[in-house]
Amino acid sequence: MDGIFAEHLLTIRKELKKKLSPSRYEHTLGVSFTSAALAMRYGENIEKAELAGLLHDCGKYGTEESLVEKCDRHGVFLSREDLSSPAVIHGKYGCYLAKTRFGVRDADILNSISYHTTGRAGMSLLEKIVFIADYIEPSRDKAPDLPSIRELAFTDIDRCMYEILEGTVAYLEEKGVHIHKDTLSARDWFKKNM
Ligand code: DGI
Ligand code: FE
Ligand code: FE
Repeated sequence: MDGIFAEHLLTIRKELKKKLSPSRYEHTLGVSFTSAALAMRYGENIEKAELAGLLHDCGKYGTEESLVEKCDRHGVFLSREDLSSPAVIHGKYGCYLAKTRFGVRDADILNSISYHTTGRAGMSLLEKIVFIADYIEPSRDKAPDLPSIRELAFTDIDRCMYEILEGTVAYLEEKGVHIHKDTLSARDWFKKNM
């Protein structure tokens, strides 16, 4: 890892530690390191994965209303779908912050942040890595299927995507909340392409 990049990561970590809750910050580090591990396994750029993982939840603070208000104020576009699934908005706002506040220019990293909650059809390798790392990082403990999903993450990345998405759709259906069209089209895409 080159020195300037390592320094950039440290600077971002310091800023996120100030901004995020302690548990969110721990989760963020877990996603960063797990993304790096998946990048080693699948031949993605390790530094990009570490950075994308570190920033994936950089927009996740404050209330849902305040997030929508911040997006309005800064001209971050939210579709009707986004507004119907408030849980996905922190990715859109995080993408904006990554660009403006953390100087990220790489489109693949920005998309990995934007789509980390929903996924989407035809995701890039980096997008899949961040999406999966978000689900399996060490401090996650809620999902009942974690042991098998963790194994799949390192053996069959596309089937792993499908299993997570299928579980998420079932969970959201049971909760009776709106399911974002990107979540559904991601699930359908992996069903066909895994
Ligand atoms: O930000 P994290 O907690 O680390 O994880 P995340 O960004 O994956 O967000 C998880 C939450 O998002 C979880 O409560 C389920 C919810 N979610 C995921 N996809 C959708 C969704 N909520 C709605 N309404 N619609 C979706 O398609
Ligand atoms: Fe998130
Ligand atoms: Fe997360």
